[in-house]
Amino acid sequence: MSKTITLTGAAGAIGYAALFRIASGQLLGQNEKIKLKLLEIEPALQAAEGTAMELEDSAFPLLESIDITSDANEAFDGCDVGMLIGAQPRKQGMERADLLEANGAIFKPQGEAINSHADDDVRILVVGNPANTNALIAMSNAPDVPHDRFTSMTRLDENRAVSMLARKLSVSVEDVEDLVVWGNHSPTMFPDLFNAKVNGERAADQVDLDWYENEYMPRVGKRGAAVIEARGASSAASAANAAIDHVHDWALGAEGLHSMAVRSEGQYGIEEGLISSFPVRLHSGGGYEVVEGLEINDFARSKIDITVNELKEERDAVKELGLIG
Ligand code: NAX
Repeated sequence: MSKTITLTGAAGAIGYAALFRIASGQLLGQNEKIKLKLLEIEPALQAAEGTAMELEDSAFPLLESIDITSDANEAFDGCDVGMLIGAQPRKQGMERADLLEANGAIFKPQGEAINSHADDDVRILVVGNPANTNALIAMSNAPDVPHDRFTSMTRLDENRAVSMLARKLSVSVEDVEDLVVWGNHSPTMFPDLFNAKVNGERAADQVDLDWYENEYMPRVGKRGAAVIEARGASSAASAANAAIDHVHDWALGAEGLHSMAVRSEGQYGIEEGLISSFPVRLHSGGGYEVVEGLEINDFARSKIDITVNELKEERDAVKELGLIG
């Protein structure tokens, strides 16, 4: 038996950083053979072929086959894991509505293709931005696939938040637990130190609240922009790493709480139907649940409301464009 992994945007920077790790077994473990299906737009097919040549040249024992196509129906045929990385970036002068419309033209047909062709156990991770709303568009156009199979990525935000907190407190990243990011994958996201623990004690009690609100939160939220400024290119290897963490833990389980953007069922007063980042627990046999009953104080509530309001605006915009029902 093997698993079919569909990766979109295969010729892009994140695709290049992810594919070799996926093929080496870091995504689904060393016992799972892998069939790769790479989806790209026509002009990038040749570059995807080049990546496929390098994958072949790596002689990965787990890698059974590589198919490259620009046809979403073919790419999602039999798909067990879909990593939707390819998206339309914001170009200069582009309004938000134009950006959402351009991405709707990608994620609507991909949702339809997943609905018609993916395997019954399909799991989807959307990385391409605006990731939460792109996942909402894909999910809304795949009515036969259970809603909880559509997720988008906030694990990079979580990893950034964990690492920055560990540095601040001069502890190891392993000493930080249950640090979850709420809301949208955008600078409005809320990294929650009230429910996080450092060496078993509440993280918020170990930092200055002024530092938390005025330094830490903006630095976590704007880390992507800081990376672009430093490297002259956006986060690629760290994004690929987070995408692998997300899918790996969803398939195989993980300790503690993690961040995943999933469809809200109304938990924590977050409007039902939005794809928002929540605290999730990942089960060892696969699957996840949103963890309920965490403390949300007034400060956290006000920050969660800001990021969720942004999700509502994006949802309303794509509804107006007819991209979701
Ligand atoms: P690149 O521009 O390097 O690659 C994107 C690739 O997607 C290109 O090869 C392009 O041809 C392809 N593509 C475009 N439309 C497609 C379609 N309809 N079907 C298949 N492929 C298509 O970008 P990269 O650095 O790889 O980033 C990819 C996406 O990840 C961007 O939208 C980026 O904003 C987003 N990110 C999301 C993050 C998250 O945490 N959720 C963090 C990292 C990253 O910024």
